[in-house]
Amino acid sequence: METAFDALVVGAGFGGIYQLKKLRDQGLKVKAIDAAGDVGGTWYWNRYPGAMSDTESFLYRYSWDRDDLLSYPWPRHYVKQPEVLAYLQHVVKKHDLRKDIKLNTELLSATWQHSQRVWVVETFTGETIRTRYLVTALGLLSKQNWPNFKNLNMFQGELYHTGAWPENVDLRGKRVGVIGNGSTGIQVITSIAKHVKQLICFQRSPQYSVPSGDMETTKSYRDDINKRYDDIWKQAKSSAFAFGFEESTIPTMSVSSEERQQIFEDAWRKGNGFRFMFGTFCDISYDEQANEEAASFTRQKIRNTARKLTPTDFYARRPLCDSGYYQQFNREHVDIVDLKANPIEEFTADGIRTADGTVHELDVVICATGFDAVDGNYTRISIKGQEGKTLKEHWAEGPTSYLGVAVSAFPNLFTILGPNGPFTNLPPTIETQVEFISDVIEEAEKRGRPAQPQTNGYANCDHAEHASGHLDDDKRCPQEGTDIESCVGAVVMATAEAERHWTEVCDELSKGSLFRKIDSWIFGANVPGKKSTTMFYFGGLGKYRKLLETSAEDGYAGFDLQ
Ligand code: FAD
Ligand code: NA7
Repeated sequence: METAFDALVVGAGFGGIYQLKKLRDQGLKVKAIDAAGDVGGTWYWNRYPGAMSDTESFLYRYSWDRDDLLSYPWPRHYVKQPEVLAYLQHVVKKHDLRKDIKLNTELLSATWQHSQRVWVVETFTGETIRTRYLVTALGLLSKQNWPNFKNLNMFQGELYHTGAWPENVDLRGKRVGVIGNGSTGIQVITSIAKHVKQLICFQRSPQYSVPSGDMETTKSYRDDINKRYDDIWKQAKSSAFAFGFEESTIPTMSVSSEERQQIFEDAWRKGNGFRFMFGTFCDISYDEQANEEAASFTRQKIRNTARKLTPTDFYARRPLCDSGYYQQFNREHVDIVDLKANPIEEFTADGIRTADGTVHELDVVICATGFDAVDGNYTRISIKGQEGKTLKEHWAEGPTSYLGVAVSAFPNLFTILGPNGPFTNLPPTIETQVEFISDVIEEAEKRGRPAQPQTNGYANCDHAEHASGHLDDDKRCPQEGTDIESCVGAVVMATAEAERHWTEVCDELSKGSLFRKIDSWIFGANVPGKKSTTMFYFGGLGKYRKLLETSAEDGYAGFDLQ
């Protein structure tokens, strides 16, 4: 089967849902597809026990639907997975988007056909889709990172990855092993510890985690947020991390030791990982002495409950928060295996054998081992641009982009949360990028031939040879009686120079960061064999938005619009 659209959006999470609405509102014929069985993206796949956001509820949503913003319920200060999923399903229903979304449809390949200025997309369902614009919202924490342990497939028990959690898993009364203790691992462990018969946590690196401060939302709290919502969004979109607090401008060592302890103590009591790292002092993420102050404060707190869990390296991963993680290890049936001292040797039919010879017998193994982040979902498929190279080949030295949304040599392709986008609470960044991409497309449409409703990839022409894709570059369109250029649609692409410059900006900005000294997904250093490289823009959302505005004011500087 073959179908054609003005724009195809791939992914139906926060990014894809809004992008579909925006482009449809602009009058384009748009379709969204997703490999998943429903909309929701991250919140469809990550159904593991305890899954929740670590952005506070009031900012983990869209700002563009004011009625929803004021009325949609969020019962606690943090939203849990079923609530985020229900919220996104509600948005889709309210704006009648479902009729333009095709689920269970994975994009396998997309090839730019320059003669017709269209992307030709092949899906797992055997469909061919021709589209003038291709917008990918494939997710930056979406492709699961499965550990490559010896004899993993020998294990006879239940084996799950948190990022593809099936429905109806019952862990009660079972012996469970959890590998990994990042944000996901600590949520799972905290959630299941009390229900399972035995819990063994296989830990490679201890974590710094601060309390989340989660609690029920009172009516007066919600009323106050509702009153201030305009200011809250304005502040978030002009701040660095968009987490809804003012980032500190005070250097750690500029205050007395007593004052410092008090500031940390207040932030600890209030909760939230980003607030603790970036709301207390301004230099924790790049100054070693400041980092050590924050790290030692946290270590002291951890030591009081769980000595084995105390980290010693820099406090320089995505800041975590929890609802009683360390305390779970006081339970008799919860234990921890230090993988640095005693690595996993292999899986057996009954469980996991560690280097000391112990076989940890388990009914269930949960891999909370994270994601092949940012580019993982791009490099596993074939997206072939105008030079016949795939994105994977284009990114051989590490993923690059212009402003996180476009890649040179890949015309009419836009990436939501593509490489080197801002490192923030993500919905405000997603909104920013969707709105920018939509504006670029609108401008391209204006500059191209005036678009008529059409289904064959051409602005004004419905000639049969065009529709069937059999007209070569050098042929003239008989219907138009003119050069092919005059009946093809607009083409827009980041320039190679803009992409190179943006890559340098991002690299430069990350150089002073202590995050770069720790192997985590933020620099692509968590997947064996993956090159560690800059994956984010660390200049903050406020500055990023200004750069986008400047590009637009300069006629979309950095883009070639034909
Ligand atoms: P996603 O929600 O990841 O959606 C991508 C979609 O693309 C998926 O449904 C996938 O099936 C689909 N897809 C991928 N490849 C293909 C293909 N080839 N063909 C068809 N479909 C495809 N961010 C925050 O800011 N704050 C938080 O508190 C927070 N908590 C998180 C907690 C967890 C457990 C995880 C995993 C992530 C969290 N994130 C958080 C990040 C989260 O991913 C983003 O906030 C946001 O949901 C991303 O939306 P998205 O639409 O860009 O991508
Ligand atoms: P993370 O933060 O990448 O954490 C993955 C965890 O799994 C972490 O503790 C890793 O240890 C551990 N891991 C990974 N591979 C292995 C192997 N092979 N052996 C042992 N342990 C391993 O992923 P999350 O899902 O927790 O969170 C990702 C983001 O999603 C998070 O920041 C939120 O934004 C939501 P390591 O630390 O590398 O030593």
